[in-house]
Amino acid sequence: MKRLTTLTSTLVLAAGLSVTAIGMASAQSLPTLEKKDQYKVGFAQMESNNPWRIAETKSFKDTAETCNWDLITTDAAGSAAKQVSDVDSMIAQGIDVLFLPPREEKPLIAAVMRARSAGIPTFLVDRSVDKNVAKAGEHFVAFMGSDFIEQGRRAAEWTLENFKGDKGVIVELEGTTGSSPANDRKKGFDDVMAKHDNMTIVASQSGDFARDLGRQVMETLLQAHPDVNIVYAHNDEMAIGAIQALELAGRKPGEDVLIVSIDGTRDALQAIIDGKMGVTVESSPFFGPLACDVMQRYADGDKIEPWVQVKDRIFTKENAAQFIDEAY
Ligand code: GYE
Repeated sequence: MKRLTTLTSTLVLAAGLSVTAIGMASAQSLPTLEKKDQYKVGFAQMESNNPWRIAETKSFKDTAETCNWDLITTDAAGSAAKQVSDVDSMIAQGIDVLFLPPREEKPLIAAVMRARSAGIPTFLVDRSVDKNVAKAGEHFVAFMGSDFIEQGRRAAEWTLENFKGDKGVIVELEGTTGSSPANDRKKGFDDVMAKHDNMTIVASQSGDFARDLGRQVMETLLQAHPDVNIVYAHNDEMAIGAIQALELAGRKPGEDVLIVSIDGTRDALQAIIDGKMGVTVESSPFFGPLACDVMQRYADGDKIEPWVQVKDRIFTKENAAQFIDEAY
């Protein structure tokens, strides 16, 4: 019987993604990956309607050259059903490895299970699936990504430290319904705020991680809650949309409304520099080099920790100007 090993290490990869690997892994019952000079790699992107997704796809394409992948990419255009069928078509095309950012936690379990039945090792990238049904080390090799609960918690803690008023009236713009970052960023933030009597989340609604929907939802919520003084958006695109809605309504984001968000896009860092946004907790899209590294370790027969955890920075007016040039 193979011994389980516990692993704790910090790697800093070329692209600047800092990861900490913690956990126990058993490679039993997972499809293996034979060592080859070139792999046929599938990257099944969920949508391309925002800079984060575009940067992530580019990171995989750039890595295809350095890691010698024959890369197939697809774009599910915001449909979980299409993402599942995109994976089916990649399986039919004979990919060796699948990198999958599952748009939503439940519908994409089907894709994970089919890849496993077809003997294709799958790595979940940036989002995860429902852990009660599909498990790392069993149905897929590993989840590579951030701790979204922690991101929400950090956003809440920054808010508590930096909100100047007496009573916080919070509007929360949620990400895609049923996605792991939306579920967890909500939990992390809401749990912290629940412990503070002066903080009330008066509305929490999905803007699907999209700028335009974020703007529309904020416009509607502003009518019902004109006294809002904190907006927590689950990503920068929705935060930028909210800033637009607030400005249209004659409000002054950054002055009379604190804007708190997650990702670290170029527009968000600019909004911080311009004094309109307070903070964005990093969630990096540059997964290509990490994917290359983890896949090679798997092909070498290493045990891969079930959660290859990405470490996030935090961007505020103290450092936004320093990092804007590397933003996307
Ligand atoms: O924050 C968001 C994107 O899954 C971590 O998805 C990712 C999130 C990211 O569309 O902007």
